[in-house]
Amino acid sequence: MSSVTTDKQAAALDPAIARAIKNIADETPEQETTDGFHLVIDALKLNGIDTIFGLPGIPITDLTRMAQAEGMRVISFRHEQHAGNAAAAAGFLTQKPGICLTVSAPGFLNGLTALANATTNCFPMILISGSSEREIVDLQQGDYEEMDQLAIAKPLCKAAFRVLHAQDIGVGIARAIRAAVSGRPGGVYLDLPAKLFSQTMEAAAGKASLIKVVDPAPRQIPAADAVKRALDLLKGAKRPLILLGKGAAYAQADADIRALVEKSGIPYLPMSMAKGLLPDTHEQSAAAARSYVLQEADVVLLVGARLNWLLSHGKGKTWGAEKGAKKFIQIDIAPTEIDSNVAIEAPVIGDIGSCVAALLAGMGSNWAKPPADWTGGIAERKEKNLSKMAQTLAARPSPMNFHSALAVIREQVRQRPDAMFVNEGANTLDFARSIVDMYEPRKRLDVGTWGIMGIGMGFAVAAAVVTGKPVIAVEGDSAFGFSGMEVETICRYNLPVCVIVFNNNGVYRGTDVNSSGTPDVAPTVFVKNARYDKLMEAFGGVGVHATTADELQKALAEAVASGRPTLINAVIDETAGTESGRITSLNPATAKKK
Ligand code: ADP
Ligand code: TPW
Repeated sequence: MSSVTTDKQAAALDPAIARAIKNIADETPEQETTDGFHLVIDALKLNGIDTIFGLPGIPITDLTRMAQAEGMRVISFRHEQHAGNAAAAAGFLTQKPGICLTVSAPGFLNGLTALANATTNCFPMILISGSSEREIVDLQQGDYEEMDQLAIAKPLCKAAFRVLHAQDIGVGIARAIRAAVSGRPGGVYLDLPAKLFSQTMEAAAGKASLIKVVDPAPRQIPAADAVKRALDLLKGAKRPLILLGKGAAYAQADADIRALVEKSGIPYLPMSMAKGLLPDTHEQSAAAARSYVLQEADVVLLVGARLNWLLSHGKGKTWGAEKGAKKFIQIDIAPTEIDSNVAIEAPVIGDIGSCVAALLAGMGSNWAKPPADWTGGIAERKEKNLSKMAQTLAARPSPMNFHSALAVIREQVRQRPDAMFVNEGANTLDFARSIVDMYEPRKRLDVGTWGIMGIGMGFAVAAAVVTGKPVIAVEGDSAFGFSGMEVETICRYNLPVCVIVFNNNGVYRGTDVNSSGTPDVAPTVFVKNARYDKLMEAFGGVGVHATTADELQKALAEAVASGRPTLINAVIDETAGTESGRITSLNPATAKKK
């Protein structure tokens, strides 16, 4: 772009003025200018960010076009929440903040749930929203899509910034990146008012104003005394246990984590998104004896896992409280996480890579493996539970139940361990988590810390875009509905995603009846025998209606082999499963009765 008046424009003016302008122009060297749009794009690219997930509209439509023209991948969604979820998943998979771009007020709010969820999950993402005139917003004069977005975002994310001047775009993006990925990762909001995009500045000065962030997530080396305290505790343990969380998966310290588990000989449990850090078939996996090890362990080493509701807050019957208190070692980058639920005997604060390396180094070469009665006892229970599970999985009931459908999916994942696996629902989630083994790190994406429905298609799109691998998304029919329209996005970008909808006609089961006598159906049931496969066909993808395990197996294998967008409507017995899956006890009425 040039700021110098062209000859043509000059000729349209009074001839004398035009001559004067021309003389000045002839003497002035051509000055390149840039603008807010390009500075945003250049700042992202400078920091190795090559993809934007978003939804265009005023004032960011041109930003999406220009980003595409400048070589960025722009993935446009049908609803901002799914673009936001895609950005969050991309952040988790790559350790670079995923970018979600939205319009002001409603678009921003639609993206906000994903931003809050990313923060809760400790996934790095940046929600960039265009916003309307500050002067009008601040006087509440009723601008188009007016909202004080910065104020609203603040309590729901790790950090929030606004850039008012083009020359500050470099700083704004740099701060957003650092805030998203350093320390405990999370969501960041970046507010870009419409007027910013058209501001111009001299190109060289613009370029000089951009910042390439050096060492965005600096290592944090744990203190030597903290490492020693942890090792002393672990050494004295009779029934030690390692618990791997999604922080451990995020950290990409896969080799050292595996070495820690194997060198120590300590049985381990993976939280759902840590599955595959070591293959679920690993002999030290205690997943098939989960209740036993949680109750019986005397020292537990938490690696990037919080003692939140997913781990019964580290207390109570789940943890065998009646057998005496356990001792915890906790590796985490966030010091304030420590003691949040129970006392932590040995906190090890630092990044997981550095902490695990320090523990490994401190273990020396003659580390004594845990007592055989502990590991033997676990092996015995595991064997019993696994053979019981094998029997259940071998059954071929008609209609399919969760187990028979998941047996097929389990086998497909075994054959393609590199495939990405997305999972949401209630029973669909709980059963898949324990039945479908994962073999490689960061292959499983699910409802995470909140247990939120609606991540499915956003995560699936990100998984396909980021990895280029086949994606298998196993979805409860209710769960799928939250993001179902994004099958059009999957078809539009021709992504290798196979969605399997476990169709049991409702939220949880499809069997509830309205006993009030009014004509409405019960709140948890859907239209019976719906054909979700037709939704995929509507956009040119492959739709399959599968009523048997064989049909499901064939369709899934074909989808994974072909990479064509596919939706399999897997008909599941509507009486199978339980209300709320495995967390029925959290329903207030059930909890009261207990
Ligand atoms: P899960 O749900 O799998 O148990 P959580 O999300 O509860 O896992 O816990 C993840 C933990 O990992 C968080 O407390 C977070 O601070 C921590 N974490 C994330 N990344 C790192 C890292 N690179 N190094 C250390 N801790 C990390
Ligand atoms: C954003 C509450 C938890 S699980 C679920 C809902 C609505 C769906 C369960 O039915 P589905 O699964 O998917 O058919 P299945 O396998 O049992 O048949 N809104 C949000 N998040 C949550 N968690 C809910 C509602 C919920």
